[in-house]
Amino acid sequence: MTTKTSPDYEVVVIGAGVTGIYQTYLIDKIGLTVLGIDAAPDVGGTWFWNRYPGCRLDTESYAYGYFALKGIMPDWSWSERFAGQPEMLRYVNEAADKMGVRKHYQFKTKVISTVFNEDEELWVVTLDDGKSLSCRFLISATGPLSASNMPYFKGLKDFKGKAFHSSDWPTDEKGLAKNTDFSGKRVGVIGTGATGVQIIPIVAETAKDLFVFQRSPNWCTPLGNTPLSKDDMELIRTRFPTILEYVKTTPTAFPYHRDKRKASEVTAEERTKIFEDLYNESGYGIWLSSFRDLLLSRESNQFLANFVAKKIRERVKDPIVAEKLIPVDHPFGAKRVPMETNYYESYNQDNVHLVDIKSIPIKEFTETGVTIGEDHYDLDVIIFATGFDGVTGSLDRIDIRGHDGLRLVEAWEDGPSTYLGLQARGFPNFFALVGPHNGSAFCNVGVCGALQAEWVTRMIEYLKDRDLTYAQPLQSAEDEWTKAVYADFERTLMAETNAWWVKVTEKPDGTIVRRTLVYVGGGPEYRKRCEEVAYNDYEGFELH
Ligand code: N01
Repeated sequence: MTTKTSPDYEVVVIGAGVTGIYQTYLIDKIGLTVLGIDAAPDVGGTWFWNRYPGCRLDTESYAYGYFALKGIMPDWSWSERFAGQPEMLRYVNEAADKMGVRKHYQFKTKVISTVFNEDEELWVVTLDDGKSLSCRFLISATGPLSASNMPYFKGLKDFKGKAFHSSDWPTDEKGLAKNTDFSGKRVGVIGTGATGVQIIPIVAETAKDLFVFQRSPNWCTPLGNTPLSKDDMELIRTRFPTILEYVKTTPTAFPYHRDKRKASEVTAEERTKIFEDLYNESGYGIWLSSFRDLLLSRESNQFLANFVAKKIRERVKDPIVAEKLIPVDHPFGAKRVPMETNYYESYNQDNVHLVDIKSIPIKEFTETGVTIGEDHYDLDVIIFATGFDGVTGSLDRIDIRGHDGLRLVEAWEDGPSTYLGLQARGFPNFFALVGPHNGSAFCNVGVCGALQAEWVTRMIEYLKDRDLTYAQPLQSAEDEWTKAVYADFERTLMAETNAWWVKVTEKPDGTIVRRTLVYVGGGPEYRKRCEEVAYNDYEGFELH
């Protein structure tokens, strides 16, 4: 029987995004006290912050989100195959209404620190309003892409025009992206990842001049977005149960399984036909349903890379520009493939200029623009689509201290060490949803995050039913899991690429340590392992 002090809340959930609000809802449903905390004034997470024009899902709308929650969103209708940000935010808001979770949230609040109290076996959470509160279980749902990467540039503070990160786009009183008409303006975009690739064609439509400052090109393929009619939606609705069961069987919870063959097992003509069909289909099929050895065999990868490079050369009229847009530093799909709409065609417009900042980097910003080498570019607006400090970035920004004052940021200095990507030894009762080394960050988060929240809820219920106040991984279980995660990743072509899911650290002696932040074993394998652990009374965890 526990004699521990009762905490203020049984559970604190950090984050009011797609996964966080569902976690809060589930904890409330099992009858435990729960407080949700979010820096934003309302729910939405990534869909709240990222309001840049062109922002939209790259997952089929109907394969994302709460469709598994029978009774919560059965009457929701999507208007497009890949929903745009305003629709996504409406969707998360309606989900929050249906779940009735807002009353559990404290918004406009940041968590500054969380410290584990060893005697009472609870977490003391300190907020930016100066208040502290305690909870038995702490769950982070801070999102894999929520800590913006805003690089330091000399002179940027002197720039007299407008400059902002894509996740901090100026909005109007309705919360919609403002300044989307760039008529007469000279605009610079820095960054050509998925965000830049969505922004660039839209800005190109109106800007007087658009300068794309590119450090490295990405392999981009067509999104193929289409409206969904009422009839389409009715049909989709009848299929929701089947769609859900299907996406749960695929590695990434996107509605795609890989071709069971290796690329070398078919003729060159067949390969081209397969690639052509996938390129013309909408969505991630080309990345996620082409040959099974795409990310394991250099030869297989090169077949697809050559195909996509040819497409870029066909679509971009100026051959010099086309070559600059073809990646040479990473295999196809070793970074997340940006899904584009008229991206390559933008470079055929006279007002769009591609500037290579790899060979000649940015020297400095000035009051009127940016200097690159000897050239100065006059600009009115600068958009930083420079990405995020992926997966662990949002946790690193909270001072999380476990046993003996151990800081999480230090424990994970050379890369995360976890059990099931959910807990780390030394940080009892702390669960990271869609965090490092679990089957959710490299996944359709709308589905995988929800499944993970359900698993964590069951574990907390198990602990409560047995009056247990403490759960942390055994060192052996954590070591085994972490070793396997790193080894699986090393076997893929992704291991050689600095995507946002790779942590790169330079040691004092100059050694570079590169560690994956994601688990690449696939959702079904991940959940199988989690269910085995649960069935075996949370095997691998130290509980009391
Ligand atoms: O970020 P990124 P993102 N100087 O890291 C460049 C998801 N997402 O926001 O490659 C100059 O991919 C950097 O250059 P380099 C999706 O999972 C989804 O675009 O490092 N340039 C790169 O070009 C995606 O993968 C959707 O050489 C600098 C860019 O900035 C993830 O978010 C839409 C720089 C960053 O690209 C991240 O995408 C959007 C510097 N100092 C995003 N620092 C959907 O469709 C960075 N860069 C749902």
